[in-house]
Amino acid sequence: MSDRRVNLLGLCGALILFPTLILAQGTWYGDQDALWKQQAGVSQPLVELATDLRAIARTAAGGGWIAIDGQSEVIHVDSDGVILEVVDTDVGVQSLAIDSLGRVWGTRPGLDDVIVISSGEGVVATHAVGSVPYGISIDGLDRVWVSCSYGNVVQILDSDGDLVQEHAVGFFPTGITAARDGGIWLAEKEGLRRLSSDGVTIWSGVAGVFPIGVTTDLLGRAWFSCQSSHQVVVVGAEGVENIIDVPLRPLGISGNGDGTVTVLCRDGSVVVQLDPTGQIIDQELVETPIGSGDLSGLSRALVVDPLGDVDGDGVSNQAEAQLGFNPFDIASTPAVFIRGDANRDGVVDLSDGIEALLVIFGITNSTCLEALDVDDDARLTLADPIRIFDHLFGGGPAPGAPYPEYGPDPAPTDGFPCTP
Ligand SMILES: [Ca+2]
Ligand SMILES: [Ca+2]
Ligand SMILES: [Ca+2]
Ligand SMILES: [Ca+2]
Repeated sequence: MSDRRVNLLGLCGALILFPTLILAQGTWYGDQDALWKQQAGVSQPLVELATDLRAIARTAAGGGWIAIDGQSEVIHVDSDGVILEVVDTDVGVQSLAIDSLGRVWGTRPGLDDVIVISSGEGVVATHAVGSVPYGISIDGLDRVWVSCSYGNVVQILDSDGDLVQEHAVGFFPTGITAARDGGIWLAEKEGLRRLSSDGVTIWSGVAGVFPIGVTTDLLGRAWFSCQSSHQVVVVGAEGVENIIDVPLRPLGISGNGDGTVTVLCRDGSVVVQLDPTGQIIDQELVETPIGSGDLSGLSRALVVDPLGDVDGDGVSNQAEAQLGFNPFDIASTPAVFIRGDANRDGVVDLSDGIEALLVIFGITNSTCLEALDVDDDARLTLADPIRIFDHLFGGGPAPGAPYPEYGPDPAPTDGFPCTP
């Protein structure tokens, strides 16, 4: 390992005194010596490796599975870099994905199949797929999507590994990632594609040179790395939104919980962090950074486990992402409340109507004014406490969401302050 890294680590020790917000999950990548974890722009070695890694899939526990290039092994690593198990895969594995049961699916281009690995049991199943499978991704229905690079098709397997659909796509499909709202994003040698959950092409376009990696971000957009160029292409609901210049030959690319996107630029020897607008906000020099797949776990958290709560802050991964919070960071959490629950005791009753009146007349204060906007019209008026009374005693409409359970404000942009 290089001296530069050692120096950086020393520097990191000094910087830790500052109260910076640190992503709980970090982003994984490889170089020629090791598996690294990058957090807050600084890398730490996790596992020394004899050869390059190829694919990464992060687990819910903050660890991950990695496939090693040129060696027929998939290795399970915990969040501290402890090797939990090594699985012999007979031939090399190109891409990895983790399903809702925690099983690991991997493509084996050399055998035209996919394997299923269960922790502690090794390879538990193999399923034949089309010619030279490359990418693999699990959607929100726990179906497995495989891009067959020589067959120019995408295949959909059910969770038992049985082929349920096959769809023709463009020439040489590679990187694939499930979309938040169903279907997948697909990189092809000469284009970019979006398939619906039925496998129908609902968008395709041409941008960049040889797109190969693809990830989603907090906003549900796709970010494609174009390996023969220096470009990252961002695609949203309306098509191509942005084309970003990065150092040469980006391949690994992954969204992070804070809304940023990490790009591994191999020939540029830089790990780049982009903000949601595509501005480069951080660069770390790393000789030939490699690895593709879900480097941070964001894809798994948002698509495979949207109702889960990775950071345990009481708000689901999906709700956090939709509201712009970090699903991996317990310090980044939207306030939860029950609309109409002015005194915040968990139920809406007469005392809340009275409390709301006292606040509106300036007699007392509230820690969550948003809960007082009972009709959620972004105004605090007498109509709000009246709606509480009307609902309780007159059969009138219930308060707006969130009600009657605790939840975050579904539309916080126009809202009032509410402390967690
Ligand atoms: Ca959460
Ligand atoms: Ca959070
Ligand atoms: Ca109450
Ligand atoms: Ca109101």
